[in-house]
Amino acid sequence: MREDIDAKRVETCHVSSEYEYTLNDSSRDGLRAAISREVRLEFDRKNTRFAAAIREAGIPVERVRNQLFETDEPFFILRNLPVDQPTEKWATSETPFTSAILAGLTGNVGLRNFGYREEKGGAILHDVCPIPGSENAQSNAGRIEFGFHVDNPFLPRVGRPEVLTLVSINNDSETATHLLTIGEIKRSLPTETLNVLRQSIFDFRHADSFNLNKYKIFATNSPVIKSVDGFDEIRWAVFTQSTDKRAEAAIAELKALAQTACRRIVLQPGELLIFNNNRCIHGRGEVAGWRWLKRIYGTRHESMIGADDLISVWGLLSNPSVDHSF
Ligand SMILES: O=C(O)CCC(=O)C(=O)O
Repeated sequence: MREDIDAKRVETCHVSSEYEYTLNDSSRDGLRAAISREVRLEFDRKNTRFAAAIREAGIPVERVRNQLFETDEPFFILRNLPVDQPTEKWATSETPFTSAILAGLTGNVGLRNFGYREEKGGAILHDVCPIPGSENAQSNAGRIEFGFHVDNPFLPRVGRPEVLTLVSINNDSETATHLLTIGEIKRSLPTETLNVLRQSIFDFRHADSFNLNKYKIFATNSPVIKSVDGFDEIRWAVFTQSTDKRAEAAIAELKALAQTACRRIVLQPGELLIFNNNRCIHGRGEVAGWRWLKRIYGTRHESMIGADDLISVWGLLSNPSVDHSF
């Protein structure tokens, strides 16, 4: 493993301006006013004026899109966004401003938003916060540290979210989101380890956020890293496993790298993180206190998404025309 990983990044996130943009107060207030006009009667996730308002506020949507799809460091942070104020501590409520920002930004990036029938009751806009009774779950409903993963690695690539977007409404717990890019992985791991990770000898279990009637679903015989359309992509689960000894060692190496080299991004209220779920692994620290993020999935691969904007896990897994190898 590379020795010279920048120690500063381990403590806090000092991302360079290449990866971030802060709205000035006047643009933030203008964006708030524009959204307010649109949601006065009701919030409609498909309202195209949200995307226009994001552009008019000066948010550099082309830069975000380029960073996500044309680089190996595919993430971007936006700061000083006009998000909702929680009406009550320890409780979620309606979030028209935050939701409009998620829908508007992802619309500009060219993504279709979607959900899964079997996750979060089919919601498209997700509340990411601790849920009583799930404290020890390896899911975003838990409080214990949530291990590194890509979202929904047990599903074939065409049915995984291509992009994840998270906005903070409250982060009293000062919990960090952990992010490790494919670029960092390729720079840091030895070639022999990367070669093992490219072999089809890994299994990935489903995440606990899915309700699969108590079945445990594993994708099997897949590589962790694969080149797709000229870019290396990564498939990784909290529960990544293999029966091959070299693969077990590679899993341990990647886990150790993630702990030491990830960016730890403490999203403050009004801050947004968007990243390519096929080219990053992510997780988060322990949640000790109140924390509430809003999340949305997006993809450019729409073939598995129904008219209701949902993917059926069972329909996807049983579909013979899908490439199930990665
Ligand atoms: O809560 C966070 O910061 C990350 C959430 C997460 O890992 C997920 O939504 O998959």
